[in-house]
Amino acid sequence: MPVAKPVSSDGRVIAHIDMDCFYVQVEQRRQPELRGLPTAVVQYNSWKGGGLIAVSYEARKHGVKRSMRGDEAKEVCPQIRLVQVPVARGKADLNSYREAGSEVVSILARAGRCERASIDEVYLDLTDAAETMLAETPPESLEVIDDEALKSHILGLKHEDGSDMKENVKEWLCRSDADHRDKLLACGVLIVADLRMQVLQETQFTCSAGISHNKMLSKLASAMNKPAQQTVVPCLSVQGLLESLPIKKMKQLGGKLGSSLQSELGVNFVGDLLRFSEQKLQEYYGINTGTWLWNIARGISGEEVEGRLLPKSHGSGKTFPGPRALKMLPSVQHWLNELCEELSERLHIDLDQNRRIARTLSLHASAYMSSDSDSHKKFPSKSCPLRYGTIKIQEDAMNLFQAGLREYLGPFKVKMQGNKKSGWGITGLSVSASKISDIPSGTSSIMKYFQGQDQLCSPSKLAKDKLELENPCSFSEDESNSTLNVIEHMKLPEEEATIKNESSDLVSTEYKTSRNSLEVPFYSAMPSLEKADFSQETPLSFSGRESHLEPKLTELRSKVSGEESTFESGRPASEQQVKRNSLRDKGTPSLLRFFRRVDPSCSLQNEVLTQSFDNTNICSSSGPLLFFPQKTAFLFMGIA
Ligand code: DCP
Repeated sequence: MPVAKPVSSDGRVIAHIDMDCFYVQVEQRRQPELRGLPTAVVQYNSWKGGGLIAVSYEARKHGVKRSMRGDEAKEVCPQIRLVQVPVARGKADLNSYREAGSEVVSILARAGRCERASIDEVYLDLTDAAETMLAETPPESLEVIDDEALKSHILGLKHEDGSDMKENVKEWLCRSDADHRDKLLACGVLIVADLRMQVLQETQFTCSAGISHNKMLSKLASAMNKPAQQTVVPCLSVQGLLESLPIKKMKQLGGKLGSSLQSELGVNFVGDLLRFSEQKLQEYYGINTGTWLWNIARGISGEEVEGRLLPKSHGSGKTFPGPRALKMLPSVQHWLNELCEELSERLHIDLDQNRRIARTLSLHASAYMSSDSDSHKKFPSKSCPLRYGTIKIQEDAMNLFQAGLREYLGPFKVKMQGNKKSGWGITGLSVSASKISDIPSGTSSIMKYFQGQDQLCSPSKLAKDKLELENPCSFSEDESNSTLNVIEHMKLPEEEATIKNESSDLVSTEYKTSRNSLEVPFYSAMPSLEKADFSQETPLSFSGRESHLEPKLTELRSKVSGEESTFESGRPASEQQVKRNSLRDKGTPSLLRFFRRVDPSCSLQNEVLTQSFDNTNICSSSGPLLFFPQKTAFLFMGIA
């Protein structure tokens, strides 16, 4: 349930910037010949031409909609150009979109506190910049006002017949009798217009913006005039905006709460809430939500712009519509492995580039039971402490899945068993890593973190308690909950047709999902972090499941000993060399830098380099930091 936040000041200037048909723009930049043409980006699966996930404004004019499939889009607009989303690991690869989003963020962040809300949305707190402008170069002091600012839509501003709209806007921007808050907004208009032009020049992308005194109103406004335009909500226009705003259009009211307001209180527009006292709303919906509703009816929202350029979480997901539903555990395992591998890569890059660690691993799925008449039952989301290392993440995700499946099947006693068709189907799977924070500075705290993590979820402990794939039903309730610390999750709010970053505690909404998850795939909406290839494997003399660690350890050893490695391997030396070089090119040095940053005294020599690189040895030793076999090895597992 939404909760009211204290209002810090209504003199803030908050902008919400939303890229226009974002994936299409990214593709059009990649293929400039598509510019100006009706274009759509489609999912990679080719069933009925693939599901549309982004539609250019030219195509929208022909009636093409995101809910269509490629074939349908071609019927309504035969000249449409369909571009397939890039593919990796049998699923959409969104890295280029994340990276493009990051380019935009880095430009916008120059102006003020910046919160990346999704792959293509940003909130900016421009209060300081606006105050400075108002003090130094207020709009009325400017000889020329930029045309882009003059094209702004100012809610509530009347344009008399025959009057010049830009002149009206200019007059509004330069009013000397305006109250302080509107003067600040006028400065915000100029700042945002300028920022949008910078984004266009530097990235070739257009965006739209909403400017007001809080996040809620700015988000509403940015969608009002698209593409490539900006809309301002002066204080006096708030009431007019909300009185005709359908209740379900308001963020967090699209689902059950909004339906309840309609059916219980006859509230159809946000403005209808004004009929109720705060006390009345609290009686119906509790103190916090009641106050929140009372506030939003008046356009009051205290939510701060968070100041976050990096994602709150990482995620990887995929849907399996219709006949593609997964019906056996091995196929679930296969796809979870793929998703976890991607997640793990992104975690490693985040660790390497930003020195951030995630603490919670979550699994979400959508499912059906063929025998279940109660089709509303939801597959429960599950989470557990996150252990770094692709294999560990894969194991834990599978365990979470099985815990969720057992609960989902519950009294229906449908078989979970491995290879046989089982009466259940999985139509969507996603894994996410959340509770991300900076690694505390100072080596000891990092070590404490990883040591703590190791104890909490040591591989051996997990193995002992692990849900066995071969015999999943033999696992008792207690066991499944104890070791994995499996906890119930808030469900992704079903009311959000498009869930962006801010809407869920759980994964901080890495995914935008469609109401109809069969048609539109999960996708992660996280910012770009340069993709590195951590998947190189060299089957050398490692034993056990962490053999993929060896190339990096081998290279580290060679680096420290100053030789190019005489390590024995089943591969020809030249191949090893190529592999090593490629590893070096793709990230290991920066990982080394990471360790050095962590503690300049750490030298990777002697013990850690001379022991046999068996994973059991790696984990078993607990020497001083100089060698820090245990901790280093743990981190190596994390980065392997
Ligand atoms: N996206 C997706 N699946 C969805 C919704 C969106 O893959 N169900 C992707 C493609 C979009 C991008 O996210 O380009 C941003 O989504 P938006 O909802 O912001 O929509 P667009 O940017 O495409 O268009 P608009 O100009 O209407 O904001």
